[in-house]
Amino acid sequence: MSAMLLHLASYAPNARVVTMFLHEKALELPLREITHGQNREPAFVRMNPMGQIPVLEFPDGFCLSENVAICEYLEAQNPDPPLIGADDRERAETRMWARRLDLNICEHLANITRFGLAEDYFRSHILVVPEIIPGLAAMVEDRLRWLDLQMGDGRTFVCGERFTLADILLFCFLDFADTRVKPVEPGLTRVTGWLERVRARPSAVATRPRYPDQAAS
Ligand SMILES: N[C@@H](CCC(=O)N[C@@H](CS)C(=O)NCC(=O)O)C(=O)O
Repeated sequence: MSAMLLHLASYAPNARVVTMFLHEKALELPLREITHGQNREPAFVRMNPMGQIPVLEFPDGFCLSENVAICEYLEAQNPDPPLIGADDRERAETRMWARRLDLNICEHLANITRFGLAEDYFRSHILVVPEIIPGLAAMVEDRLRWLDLQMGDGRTFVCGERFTLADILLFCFLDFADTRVKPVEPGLTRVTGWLERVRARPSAVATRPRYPDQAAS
């Protein structure tokens, strides 16, 4: 583990998924903070052709990106405590939820940020489509309402009583959106209750983002 290097910007939601996952497993990795835009330079793009963080670099130069893929690898190497699952059924359930949440909520929130809050930066790197922001925002609100109904069976976490990668994934994006973009509708009491529960976890506290535009305190 210790010979690997995790490239990240620690305030970024995708990177936080991995650092929170590591914290939950009581694992540590050497970290390399990437400065704004450095991830779009040729040296970084050689590691990840998407030009995005996080990237896990192995001692032989192999580079793994995509936060879920990195967490899958970490879990396979360090099964305890299980954050994806202890058996095939648990693992499949976690992946089912992680995919639902990623496709329906997290990626929409990421694109709202890319095409809105951070449009000036992203415009010079990728296609930005600001006109779809209202549609994406409406879809996130709709899916959050659906999630709130799903949690109406009194479950503590997304997969019931198990705290999993699905919670970490959703939390890192929803915490970002709730504090930086638009607060989650207060009427969605199961989702907001879940948000507060996860926010209180030591892994969430330890990885709380300090954004570059935030004054030091
Ligand atoms: N699907 C990727 C998304 C990675 C991503 O969008 N990372 C953002 C930080 S949250 C990033 O690198 N933004 C800067 C850029 O794209 O230039 C993952 O799962 O890791």
